[in-house]
Amino acid sequence: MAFFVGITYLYLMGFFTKSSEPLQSGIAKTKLAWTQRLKKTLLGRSSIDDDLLEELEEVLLTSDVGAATTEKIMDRLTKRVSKDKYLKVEELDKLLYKEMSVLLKASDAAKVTSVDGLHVILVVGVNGAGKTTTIGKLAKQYTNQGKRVLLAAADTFRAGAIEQLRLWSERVSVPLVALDEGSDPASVAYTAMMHAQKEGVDVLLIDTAGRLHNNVNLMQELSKIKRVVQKVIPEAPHEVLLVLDGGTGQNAFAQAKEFSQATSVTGLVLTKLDGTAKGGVVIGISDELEVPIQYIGIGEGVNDLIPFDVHAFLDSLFKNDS
Ligand SMILES: Nc1nc2c(ncn2[C@@H]2O[C@H](COP(=O)(O)OP(=O)(O)OP(=O)(O)O)[C@@H](O)[C@H]2O)c(=O)[nH]1
Ligand SMILES: [Mg+2]
Repeated sequence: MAFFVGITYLYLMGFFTKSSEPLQSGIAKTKLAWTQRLKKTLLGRSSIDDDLLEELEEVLLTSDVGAATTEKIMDRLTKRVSKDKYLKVEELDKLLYKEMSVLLKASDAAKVTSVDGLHVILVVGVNGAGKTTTIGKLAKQYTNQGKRVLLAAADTFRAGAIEQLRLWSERVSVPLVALDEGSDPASVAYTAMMHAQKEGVDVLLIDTAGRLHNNVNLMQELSKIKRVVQKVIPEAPHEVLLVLDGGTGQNAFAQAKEFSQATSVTGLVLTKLDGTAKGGVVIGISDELEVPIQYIGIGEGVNDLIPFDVHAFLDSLFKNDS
């Protein structure tokens, strides 16, 4: 318990986000596209007029911030600008930064960070989003914190899925509970729950399938896994992490909405930000879904997962490197 409180404290103090280097390089593509668009818009202009605001709106939309969030940001910005006629163009990015950070504060505050006893994390998302990889990375992080970690291979549908998780379990040296391919995923989850309790495990990470015969099946299967887990611990799963491929831009919004309707998602993981210029999706998703982004994935390596912090993200995006 004291350990979790300590970790939570360090987390809240921004300890884990102070070193912004991995974040900087992880979102380099997004930053480059964003800076170029913003520069182009501001070039040769001296005053903040309606034309400029319109172009700025376009920049937000093309940066995958999403329509609803863009509208909110533009509303706030327009109000601010109309209050002060003497604002300089050079101040625009500071204003934008400020309005964005005010908007995103609420979603950032809602994070789940600790629980007493066995902490169960169900990891969901469409195929290829990065669930299994994220589980491997999370297992490493929890192990580094001195936690006893167990993995459950509840993706029994895709050939090779169990083996992939087994490789991660070996790579990060944590045990794995798996049954045969094709067996009932809820049985895997139940077996893992019993094992975790017996062995005094701190964190159980449950991998799930990204694709079944159809989406209805997938959502029903996730509900069944949850019910079975709740038979053992009524409050579990303590977290349902939805993993989304950040590179899919607006599609990630659609997936997030579908999953949150079917199962109560507690947090998001946005992966593959290293390979995309669509990182603006992070801003829109955390605002629109009222579900906090817990982590972002910035590479395939075991250490390429960082706790998400809205301010660190915006700092990196707006920081002038020259
Ligand atoms: N560049 C990059 N690649 C990633 C990241 N996260 C995952 N990947 C890669 O994305 C691919 C799919 O990842 P998986 O973890 O297998 O995805 P999954 O959601 O488990 O997929 P299914 O098991 O098919 O449902 C793999 O090649 C990963 O290495 C990331 O943050 N950055
Ligand atoms: Mg997988």
